[in-house]
Parts: sequence; structure tokens; C-alpha cells
Amino acid sequence: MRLVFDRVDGVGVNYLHTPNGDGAAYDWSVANVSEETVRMRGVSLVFRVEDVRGELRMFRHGFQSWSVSDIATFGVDVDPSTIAHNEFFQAAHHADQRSVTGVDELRSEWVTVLHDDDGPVLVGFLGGGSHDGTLRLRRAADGVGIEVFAEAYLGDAEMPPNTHRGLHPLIIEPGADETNLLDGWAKVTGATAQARVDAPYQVGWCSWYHYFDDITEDALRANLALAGDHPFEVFQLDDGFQSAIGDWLITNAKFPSGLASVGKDIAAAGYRPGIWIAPFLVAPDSVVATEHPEWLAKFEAPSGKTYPLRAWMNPIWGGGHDGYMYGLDTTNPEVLEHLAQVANALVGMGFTYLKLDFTFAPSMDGIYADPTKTPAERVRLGYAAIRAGAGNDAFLLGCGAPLSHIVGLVDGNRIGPDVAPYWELDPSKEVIPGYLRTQPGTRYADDATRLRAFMHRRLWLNDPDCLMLRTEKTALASADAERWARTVGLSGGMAIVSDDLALLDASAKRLLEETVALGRESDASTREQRCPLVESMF
Ligand code: 9PG
Repeated sequence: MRLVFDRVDGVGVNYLHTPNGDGAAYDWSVANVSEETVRMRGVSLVFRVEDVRGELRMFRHGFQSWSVSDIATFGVDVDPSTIAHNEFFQAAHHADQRSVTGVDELRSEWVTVLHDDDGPVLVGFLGGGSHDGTLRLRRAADGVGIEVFAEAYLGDAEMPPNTHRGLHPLIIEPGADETNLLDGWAKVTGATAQARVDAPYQVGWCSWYHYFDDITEDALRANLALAGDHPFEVFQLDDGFQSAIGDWLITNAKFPSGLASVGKDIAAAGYRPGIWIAPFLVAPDSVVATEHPEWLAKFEAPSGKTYPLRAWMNPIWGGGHDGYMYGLDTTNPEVLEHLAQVANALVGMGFTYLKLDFTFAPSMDGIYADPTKTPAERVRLGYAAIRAGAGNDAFLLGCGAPLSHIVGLVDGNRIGPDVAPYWELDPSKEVIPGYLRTQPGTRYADDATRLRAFMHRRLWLNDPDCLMLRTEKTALASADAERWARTVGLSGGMAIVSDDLALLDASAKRLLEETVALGRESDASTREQRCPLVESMF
């Protein structure tokens, strides 16, 4: 297979094509040469895919932590948006929330590898902080040919007259082995964005996958008392302590002592206190949303009236609107100041490890104070404010995070969907048609950990999600718990245990010790060579 440059799709696109070893590199920009402000959804470099031999397959890289990454076959598989037709949900899993237009269209975010009988070709953007890069493999208009649209996705960002915007360079690189191609891409992309890749190997405990939102201060303290039996460095409280989504510094009745006391006692026990927040979401009835309605992103109803933008839905969180949560407008300087203050206050209480969740929210289509910002810039602005408030020494962990937007700001990143106290779901449990594998399931996390292993210590530390070692109060068979632990260990990624520690027996303790030993070894070797979990993908 060969990719041959054909044309640009969109006005005002300038490009410069330079040879790049075996492949090609495109430096490009887009200009608004008109006399009026224009809104740019996306501009593309279009390539013809020629001389395809045999089946054409595509590594589809998912948009955010929980989005599916997989291998799809052109002409056989479909984009899940053609099944779901649900923009609210699609906004969480694709750069462009709109459904794809053709049946024969597969898309991958940030990077892809195409593969036929002649081998792999990588197509990737060497950055993602200023806009998304969506690779769309499409049937050409003649109904026969195949094309790749390498789209700089700008999400309707406004460009004033006579301005231009530099775009992330695109590379096209054939090779012998997709794993080397991806490793090389990740190295260059990480170095360009000054990725934070030097944090030590992480071992810890997290409250979520045993207690979920039923976590109490008593349960947390009971686990803290048992933590000394294990090699933990981090001790992280997850969702369930807050009075409302958005009011992160106010605890609910299950945490009577308040966060400062909890943070102080975790630190006194010798651990790094960690805490979960969903910084860009606010419950409609939270203090923050009630006092500052002007901080909310908006959308325009067909009537022309504007309303707060609904960014996610989770009935367990309450909030007064059937579980719908609003999104903060991260282009509003007051919001950024607020985010920095929250992060600063948490760090001040000892929580120097912040798990930042549901952070795709500012990438949704909506009305924002500064309409010139792209979705990627909106997400990055939010993360940068948190980094500024938390300081350089805090460990920031992205979660539900558009991966390409935050290189250089986070120390760790969740690179898969949630594990769960079971292996996989019955397909009848699919909530949104076409998106089963974004739902919690240990098997889906295992798959993501393999397919994104090449990112570890190139772009951040990979967080594959938690180990679960208990054999009671779980539907995860012990063979599957061991299988998952081995994947986590081989990946060299973060090893965070999520069990009621009172349930861990001697064999669970041994499994953790083996996993951590394997993890340290894999992690150390990944600094020098390819991650040991990276295996052939096609
Ligand atoms: C806390 C949890 C944990 C977990 C996070 C995130 O698609 N979903 O409906 C969906 C719900 C929850 C979720 C991920 C996806 O979990 O990944 O580790 O912190 O939030 O609420």
C-alpha cells in the first residue's frame, strides 16, 4: 500500500511537504483570508490509498481514556456513531461528536496504523495540544478508491479575518513493524511536548473498585490501618466524599472529619495522600453552579435561548436534574482561577496526587466565553490551571481525558476503561448501542493496556487501572484477576490496588509482590527500549 497526497479539504490551507526518512512530513497551517470571522470545524490533508493488497485494517486509537482502541477492517467494521446516533454520548468518545457520514468510514484519533499484506504504514500528528487530529479512512467519491483524511479538528473555533493558525505536523511512515513505528511516534510526540515521564514507578491503593460511591471515612481509615502490610506509596480516596460534584472542598456526612483531617492522617501514616475530583463538572444544585451560573458552558436551543451545557449524566451524583451535570467554561479566566484555587487548597491539605476525572467535558460542542479556542485548547487550559495551582511537584493523573490534549501537563494518564469486579459484560448490558467496550469491564481494560502500552514513559506514566486481588465480594475469577495482574505488571504502568484490604490473604499479598516486581522491571526496561507488553497488533 502507498499513501499518495491528493488535495486539501478546506479553504486557506497551506502546507509544506518534506521527506522524512522512509516517509513524509507535512508542516501546515490554515489562514482565514476572508474579510469576515469564520468558524473552522476542520481542515484536512487528503491522501489516496493505492495498491492495497489483501485486507485493509486500521488501528483505531480512541479519543479519551475510556474510548475503545482496536483493530478494524475497512469495508467490514463500522464507526460506532453510525449505530448510536447519540451526540451527547459521542462527545465523550470522539473529537468530533457528530456521527460519521458514510458507512465505509473508520476513524482513529491522533495516530493510526494502516495495514495490508505488504505491512504497516503509520499516519500520525506530532502533537495534540492545540487541536485534535482525526484520521478518517473513507471510500472515495468514485465508490472504488480509498482515501485517508488527516483532519485538523478545530471544533468550530472562530478565526478572525486575516489570521492564521499553525497546525500540528503530520507524518506518514511505512515500516516493517507497527510496534516500532508507534514507539518512534510516541517518542517524538512526547519529546516535542515536553512530556512528564520521570515520576517514579507508582504503587498504591484506591477506594473505588471495592467501595464505589459507598466509601466512608471509617472504611478509608480501616484500610489505612492495614496498608502497612503492602508496598504502597500512594493512598487515594476516590469519588464519594464530596457534598456535590463541583464542591470539592466540602465533604458529605460520610466524611465527618473533613478533608484536611483525612489528608493529614494519610500523610502521618507514611503515604502520599491522593484524591479524586471531576474538576470540569458541576452538579446543577452545587454551591459553585448556584453562585456562578456565568461560569458554565452553554448551548443554544432551537428556540435561540441559551441553557447551561449538559456535559455528563450519572444519577448517583444527584444534582437535581436527573443526574445531568453541567460543564465549566474553561475559557473564562475566573473559572481557571477557581480551578487553580481548588487544586492549591487540596495540595495544601496534603493531597499531592490528584486524579482528574471526566476531563473530556470542555471538548464538547457548546458556547464558550472565548470562541477562538479549540476543544483541545479548552481541555488544556483547564489542566494548565490545575497544574499552576497544584505546583510542579504534584502528581497529576488524567482520567476520562482526551489523551492528545494534555501531554506535558500530567504525570500519569488512564489509558483504558474502568476495570470491574467481573471480567466482561453480557452484550445485552450495553447502555449505548455500539459502545459496549467503553463500559466497565476488566477484559476491556486489559485490551486497552496492550494496545496503548507504547505510550508508557513516552507521553506520561500509563495507568492501566486498578488491580483487584480479593477472592470474596467479587465476580472476577481468581484466574482472571491473575491474568489482569500480569498485564499490569508487564506494562510497567501504575500498580494501584482497589480492595478492602481486610479481604487480602497471603496469596493475594504474594500476587501483589510478584506484580510489583514485574512492573518495576518492565518499567525500568521501558526507559531504554520498547515496553515489554507491546506486541504485534495485526
Ligand atoms: C468514579 C469513577 C472512578 C473510575 C473512573 C470513572 O462510562 N461511564 O458511565 C463511566 C462511569 C464511571 C467511570 C467511567 C465511565 O469511572 O474511571 O476510576 O474514579 O469514575 O465515579
